[in-house]
Amino acid sequence: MKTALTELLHIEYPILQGGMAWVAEHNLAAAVSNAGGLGIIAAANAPVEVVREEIRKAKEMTDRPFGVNVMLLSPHAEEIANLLVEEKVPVVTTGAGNPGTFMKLWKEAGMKVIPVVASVAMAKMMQRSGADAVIAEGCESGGHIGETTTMALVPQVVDAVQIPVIGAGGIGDGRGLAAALMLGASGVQMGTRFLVARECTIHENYKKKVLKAKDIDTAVTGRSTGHPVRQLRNRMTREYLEMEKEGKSFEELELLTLGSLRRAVQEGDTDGGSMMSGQIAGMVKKEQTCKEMLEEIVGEAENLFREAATWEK
Ligand code: TUI
Repeated sequence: MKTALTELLHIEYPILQGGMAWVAEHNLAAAVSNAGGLGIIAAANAPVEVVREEIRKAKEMTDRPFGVNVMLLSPHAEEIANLLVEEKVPVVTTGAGNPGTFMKLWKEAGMKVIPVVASVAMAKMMQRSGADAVIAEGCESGGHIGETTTMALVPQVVDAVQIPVIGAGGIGDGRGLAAALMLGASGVQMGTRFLVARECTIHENYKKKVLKAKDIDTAVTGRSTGHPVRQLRNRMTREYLEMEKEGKSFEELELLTLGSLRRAVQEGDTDGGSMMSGQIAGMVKKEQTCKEMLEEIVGEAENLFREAATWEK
């Protein structure tokens, strides 16, 4: 498959693996890159030494390009920004904020910069400040989300910018890839599907919950605090939503989520942990290698395009 995105990033398939905090480490990222997509290591809130080690391990496992996601709310964001230049990481994606202050540094180092945006205004701003592409992420995604759905956001971003647009949020198979391309995207980013990849090192309990989830099994906490986060419904989200309804303070709510993602990912705490997941969890039904996933997804999309070509008389 050849699109503006595969050309920009020198990859085989127009599929990025989301930079999921605590989840997207070197094993997963290298597996996705080796399979022909773009694997991404999540810097999340990790200190610079930890991220450096992750980058070095990924380099040992793959000769293909991979990326690092910088979570802009991290207290280490600036140090990480410099680390990526030092380590000559070819692609950087950003989330949860405006990467404007790092843009010049990264562009001068020859890196490809791909911010995640949740609105047209942000997409235009990122194009103006020199982004190579944008990821338009709809609110079907897991983790920290915006307001607009992928179906509405992607075509509006496509109309607003000239750089390649990558669709994300609610995309988990070849139908999603084909649909995103039809909306004008040059590729997709997927997170939830990769949670159950064989190379994904999250706790077995978390994987099982994703495999068992149904369409309506995610909940969004934190709408009242301005930090909406989508995750699988469990005791923690029920308590959180109840406390939000009671008007509990940001500090009290934070106590419930502090360290909760790590507890889900590493300890398999499916009760009090935060199992971040997108709305497509309901259609993720099997564990596969990243290679099997990418080949299946691209094969499905190609079949759909072939079939669609017969619709026109
Ligand atoms: O960033 C994400 N998803 C994330 S980050 C994350 S880390 C976290 N962990 C625990 C609790 C809360 C967060 C988990 N999931 N996706 C990309 C994304 N970016 N979604 C929304 C945005 C975004 C939001 C505001 C992008 C830009 C933006 O603009 C801010 C501004 O300055 O205008």
